[in-house]
Amino acid sequence: MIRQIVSAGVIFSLVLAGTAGAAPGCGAPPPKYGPAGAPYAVPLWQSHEYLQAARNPAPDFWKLITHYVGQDGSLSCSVAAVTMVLNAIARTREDLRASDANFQQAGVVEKVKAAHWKERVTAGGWNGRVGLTLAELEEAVRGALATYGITDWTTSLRSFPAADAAALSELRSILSANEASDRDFVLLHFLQDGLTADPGGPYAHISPVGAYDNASDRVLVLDVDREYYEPYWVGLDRLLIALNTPTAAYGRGGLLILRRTAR
Ligand SMILES: [Ca+2]
Repeated sequence: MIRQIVSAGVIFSLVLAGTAGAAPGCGAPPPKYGPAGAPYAVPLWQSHEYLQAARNPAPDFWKLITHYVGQDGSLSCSVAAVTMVLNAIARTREDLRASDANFQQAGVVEKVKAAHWKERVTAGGWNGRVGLTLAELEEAVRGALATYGITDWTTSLRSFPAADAAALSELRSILSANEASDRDFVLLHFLQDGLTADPGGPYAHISPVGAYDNASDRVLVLDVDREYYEPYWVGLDRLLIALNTPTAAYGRGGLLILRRTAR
């Protein structure tokens, strides 16, 4: 019924279009973001006070929203997410020249050869597998940085094997530090249906962190599945579960952190 691709026994959401609802005759589709009255996520259009407060510069948000794109293809969430970050890093500068084109998804995945990226986001996949694990995503990002000569940024990964209080505290610490600086960005490799009410999962998915509001302990996800979603806020505890919950095909997700190394 919904965004799924079955390939060699693998289901990967990344993300196919469909109707997030029940089959005909089975009643109305469920609400998009969770139970009525107690949604899992709140769309940005309904809650934007954080970004309207002068005390919250939200440097990542403004650089990423400038280049917010939806995934080109059903499997291409990684491409859209990485393209957004490449543009946030290299195309939100004051010294841009007229000849500086923005990064485009098709060009990025064509040019970056690491991790068999193009094959992995194409039907049929690489060795029968579509989509990327968190480690493969890092390989693709490192390949992208190298391909485009972005030498002063590096990557690291963080997974959370247990969704416990210590992990929640560490996740909060990482996102707080990330929120304060324009010298780093965070990509989420997460279970999308863990943040929404989409009943057809599990859907492993990749999107950038737009912001983190410490006061409400919510994360703004710039979901690149724009056919069905828009930016939405989710509570940190729910995000942790979506990062922690493994899938048979892709294991456990987590954070991919890009950080500028040069002073
Ligand atoms: Ca940051």
